[in-house]
Amino acid sequence: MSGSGNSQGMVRQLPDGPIDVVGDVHGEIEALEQLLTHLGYRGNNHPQGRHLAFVGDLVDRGADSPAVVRKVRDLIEAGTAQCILGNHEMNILRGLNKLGNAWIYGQQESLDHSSTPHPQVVATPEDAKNFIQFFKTFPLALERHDLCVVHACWDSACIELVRQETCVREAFDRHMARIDRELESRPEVDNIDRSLRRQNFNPVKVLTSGPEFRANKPFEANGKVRNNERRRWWMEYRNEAFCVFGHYWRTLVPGLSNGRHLFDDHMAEQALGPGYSMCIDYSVGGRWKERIASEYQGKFITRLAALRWPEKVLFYENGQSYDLGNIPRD
Ligand SMILES: [Mn+2]
Repeated sequence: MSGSGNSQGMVRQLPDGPIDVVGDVHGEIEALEQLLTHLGYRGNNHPQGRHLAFVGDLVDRGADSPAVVRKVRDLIEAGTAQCILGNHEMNILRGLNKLGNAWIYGQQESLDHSSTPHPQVVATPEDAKNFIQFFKTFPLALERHDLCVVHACWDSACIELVRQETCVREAFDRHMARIDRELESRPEVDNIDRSLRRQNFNPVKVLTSGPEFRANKPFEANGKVRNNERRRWWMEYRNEAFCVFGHYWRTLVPGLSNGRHLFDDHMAEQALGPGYSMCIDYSVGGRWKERIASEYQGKFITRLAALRWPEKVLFYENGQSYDLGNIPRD
């Protein structure tokens, strides 16, 4: 622990005391309000002084991203919450147009490649400016002796590389420029390995969207042919601090494919691998699809989740909770 819990760095200190770590919200304001109510938050505080940590990906795809950003901003301003960057906030900070983020550019869009615009609240130009300024204040990771939080992957070397950074966009661009410079003199490196280097050798990229490797053979996901698979880094993670992260969907949504299911060797509500980590993204980012799918009949299978620490209880927005018990470590 470096003790650099400063308010500028990219790796900040979690407060002492009980914490509720909230998974990827993806604009689902109703689920967020329900979850906070079940966790006992009233307004922007918890009567027992609990603290919230959001794993990032607050926005995109869901019904009302602006409302989610405002709610989290209020919680942070009240001193109740912290939030880190997800890949979706990174896309917006980099000015990218990605499926699901037209709302920040004030535009409607269709998410299913149809002509029907997806019902989604779009940002006013002033909102967009304020939200981008707000995202710029997010760190990449949170830590304390017994707990750490990152969006996609806790990689100790990458954490050290970003610790002293103050501008995430600048750090991202500098690492990408270095990787591209190195590749200029390596014409023998093929396109797949080039893309893997850009993914795996940029620490900002690793922390926010996780390490990848070359698939045995190309596969199809979301209508695209992919050559790179996501690495199940949690199977090897054994740091002292229990790591809570999001990003990887634990619930499969009919009609939305993300390639191989990374958790088919785990029960739905179970700590991962040797017991040192937990992914809490139960795919609420796919709820828009459930709303329009014929299989959906007023019931969602996707969930917004929070992990209550140190109690080790997983809460869903529908009020269900699961005791993870004494998480076994091998
Ligand atoms: Mn993500």
